[in-house]
Amino acid sequence: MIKIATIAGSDASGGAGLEADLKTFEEYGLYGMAAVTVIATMDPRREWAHQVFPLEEAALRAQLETIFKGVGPAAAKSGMLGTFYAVELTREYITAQGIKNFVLDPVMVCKGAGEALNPELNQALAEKLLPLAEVITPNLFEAAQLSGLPEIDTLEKAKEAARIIHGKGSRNVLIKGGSKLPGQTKALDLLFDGRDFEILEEELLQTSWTHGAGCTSSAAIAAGLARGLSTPEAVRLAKKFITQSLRGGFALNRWVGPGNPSLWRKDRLFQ
Ligand code: PXL
Repeated sequence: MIKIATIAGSDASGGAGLEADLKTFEEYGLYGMAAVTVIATMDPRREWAHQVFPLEEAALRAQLETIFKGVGPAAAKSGMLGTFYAVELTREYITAQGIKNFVLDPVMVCKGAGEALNPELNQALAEKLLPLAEVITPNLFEAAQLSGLPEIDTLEKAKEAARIIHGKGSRNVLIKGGSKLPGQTKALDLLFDGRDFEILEEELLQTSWTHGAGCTSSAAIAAGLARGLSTPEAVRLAKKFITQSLRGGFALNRWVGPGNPSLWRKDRLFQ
């Protein structure tokens, strides 16, 4: 059995965070483990406003010890870290255990949550974790933050951002959410390996039920790497996986709806 780990927040609503990661790992036939960094909750009496409760440092360290020294995964991803010590501890364990297949999802804000940004924490993530990543998976907003570009509103600027981020040490950069670039009619992502650009395109789905898409996509990339795919192969398969998952998007309530990472199984069974 191939083992894989996520270091991420728990999304109590089940669509994003480590819940999305574990569901995705399962679809790839892997044995998933999770170190909880924070617990995210959503308040139905306040328009689904997010609250984040960090776990104490000792509890996070003990989980990482269990996973990395006690078991030893073939790949790992990180999601919402939430604290400086979570950034430090992630660096410590990924480095000490020599995890090459590390996917860094630089979660800076939850979709639609209007959560307060923490520029110092993002800075720490860029300095301490970015150089360890096989792939970093920023969306356009996160890519602007990481590259220092004021705005990414053209493909050329996305390429420039990818070059800058690659220069900070990530071996590959995947900028997601290119459908938000003016004039785009496809779901477009941009992959850069330090030499060549690859554009990945899928049908742009007309849906608001995309909660957890970023988490699912970076989890799928890590899962592909764990299974021995090359990075471009893992990224291409993850793109198909997330697109299929979003085809099964559904409303959890009037505020939020996730994709359905197991949809491809039903389609395979009943097609
Ligand atoms: O989608 C970003 C995200 C990541 N991690 C956790 C979250 C969210 C958004 O809600 O709750 C734990």
